[in-house]
Amino acid sequence: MAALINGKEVSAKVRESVRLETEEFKKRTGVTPGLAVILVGDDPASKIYVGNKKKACLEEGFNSFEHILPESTTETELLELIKKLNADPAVHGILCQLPLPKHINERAVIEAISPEKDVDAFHPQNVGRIMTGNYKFLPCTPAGIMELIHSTGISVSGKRCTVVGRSNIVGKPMAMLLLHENGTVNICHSKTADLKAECLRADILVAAVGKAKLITEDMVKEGAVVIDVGMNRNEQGKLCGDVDFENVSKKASFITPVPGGVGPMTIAMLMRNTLTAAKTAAGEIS
Ligand code: L34
Repeated sequence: MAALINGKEVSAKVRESVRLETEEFKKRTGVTPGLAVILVGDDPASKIYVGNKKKACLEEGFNSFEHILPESTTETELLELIKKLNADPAVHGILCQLPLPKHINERAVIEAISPEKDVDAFHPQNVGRIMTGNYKFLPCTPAGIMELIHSTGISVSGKRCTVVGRSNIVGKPMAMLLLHENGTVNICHSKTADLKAECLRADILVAAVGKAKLITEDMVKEGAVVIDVGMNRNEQGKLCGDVDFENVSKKASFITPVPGGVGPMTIAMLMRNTLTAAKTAAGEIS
């Protein structure tokens, strides 16, 4: 039976260290870290995530600037707002919650955010820095997953790591972070010929597709570490991941639950990145 990787517990530790560092930083500099979060439209899941981010900001002692815009917002209007936030010295981090409505070009929005305030690390300049290993921010979800893996005491070095999903937000950067820690990394996707065989080889398996119960027991190696990034709703509207938790947990050595696994870590790492952005703006980090 697998041990549970408790994302709530691990994230609480990260959040507490950010809170204490923030207290010191404010005393030293008189600056309060500020995070601007933009939400366009009224996707119910996005509303929950953005609400959790605001709550986290307040608990850390940050300023939270929320911009809730209607679905009808034009790309030009959104880019104007980002321009204003880029120029606002009270704002150290800017995050535009994805997905955006179809009429807005996601890439244009991501590229409009100043790389220094890009606490998601989605801007091509920050993505490039991650590729070369010379980065200030790591994308929140993959960085949070690395913390969860570290919490197991298992070293990534030399392990076979399979990442299922190749999104710019999770799959691709996740593979890079595992590679940085000397994992032997394999990225799978919808065109992978034999997903089961690829997964069965994995010592560390990360599922980030968005398909409930995609990963079943027969696809998991005995003793593997299983990380579930999925955020799906089942027929009853209940939150569930990409992994068949009940059966896979009989085989894995460690497994993350949904909720209470990766989600809270995404938020904790966002808090850490925002503090880093504020410290950088204050000249404490070059
Ligand atoms: N720009 N867009 C941008 N940055 C991000 O880092 C995100 N992401 C993803 C979606 N769009 C984004 C998030 O914030 C996913 N995500 C996210 C954040 C928090 C939670 C889940 C996903 C979260 O709080 N999850 C809780 C359960 C929440 C619920 O009840 O629905 C959990 O325990 O997993």
